[in-house]
Amino acid sequence: MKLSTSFSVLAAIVPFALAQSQEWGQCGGIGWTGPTTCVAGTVCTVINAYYSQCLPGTATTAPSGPSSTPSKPSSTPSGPAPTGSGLNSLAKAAGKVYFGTATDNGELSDQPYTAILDNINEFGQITPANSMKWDATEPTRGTFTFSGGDQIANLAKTNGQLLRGHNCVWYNQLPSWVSNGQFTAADLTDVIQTHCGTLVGHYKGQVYSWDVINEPFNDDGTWRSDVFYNTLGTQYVPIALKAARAADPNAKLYINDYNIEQQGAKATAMLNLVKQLQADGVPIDGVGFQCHFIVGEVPGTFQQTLEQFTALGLEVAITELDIRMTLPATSASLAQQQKDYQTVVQACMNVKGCVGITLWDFTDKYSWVPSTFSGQGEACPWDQNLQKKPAYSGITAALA
Ligand code: 9MR
Repeated sequence: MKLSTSFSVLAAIVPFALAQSQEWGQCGGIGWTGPTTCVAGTVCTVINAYYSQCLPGTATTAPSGPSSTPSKPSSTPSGPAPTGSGLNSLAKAAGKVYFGTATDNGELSDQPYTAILDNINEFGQITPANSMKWDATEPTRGTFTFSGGDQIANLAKTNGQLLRGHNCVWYNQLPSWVSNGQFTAADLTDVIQTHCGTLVGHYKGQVYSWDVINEPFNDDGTWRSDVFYNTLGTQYVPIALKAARAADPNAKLYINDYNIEQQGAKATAMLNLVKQLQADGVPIDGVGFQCHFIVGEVPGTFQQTLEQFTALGLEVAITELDIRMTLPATSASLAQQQKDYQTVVQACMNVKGCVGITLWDFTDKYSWVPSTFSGQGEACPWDQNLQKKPAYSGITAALA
């Protein structure tokens, strides 16, 4: 009798315990059929209509950031929930928020390409590679052009994919009215607030996370010399982050950079920047690790670095993954690339706060690499002919 009582009590408790999502896990949203409550110490927070997440904190003391102010997004993206064995389906089944890819407007008329891009089983998130950048969105002061960005945002909505916004403030792809503006500090503050506020505000409710600041550091960890730093010092960072937060309180705000994946001066500089922002009460939710790697040279300290950032209460993401090689590819270099993709994805898998992985386009057909690094290429998991390479199996091995 006692035994059966204990058993029925246990039986009543266990399903409840199993029905709770873990920290950073999904707990609601369109198409979600899993648990809708969160483990103790976390709170189920609406990120957008089709994604709610268990974030650290309690119902009354939520962490800083969009998580503390859930609200209904202004748009309600919809689409099929992934059910297959593609990259996004595997990533979600493993508790990640998404597996995604960058894309670009010129590629969207390529139907064999879009057949893969639009497949929610492969990609649950997309990033515009160029069309939300400053030169595309505010080519002259105060005149905003969102047609390219809107095309990608609408595609995400149609496909039921999350959208990463890229980016608000970056030294590159700036119109000359910004880079040569000869601004006073007050004037440039206004320029940044207007740009970030208008850009982020235009996509309010549609973006999971924004790269508000892109590539602020040199490789030695010093601040990059550009119009922003040279005019405002480090203050341009909080100015942009605060403007972005005000424009879309539910978007996660990221700083994104490369060569911060390994231990070293640049990762330390990023860590110190985040700590300072947190100490100053500036909104910051995540750090993006671009992960533009070279075959055979994936840094061995990547997971450790990710953990240093999640230890600060941030989420992290792999935002621009590709792994290039010297051409022509050989079976040996493709096999090493397979291992390298597996290693990188496994590092994210091993870190709870690593929410997702984005390829910097999925096919060699549209990779940025060959035009930038002469003699190098084959950096993506799909080849020029949109066929999967061994690298694809490296990714699935880590996600499975
Ligand atoms: O993929 C982008 C490529 O089409 C552009 O020509 C290039 C110009 O700077 O930017 C590429 O994307 C970059 C991203 O915005 C930031 N991190 C590095 C990426 C590769 O250069």
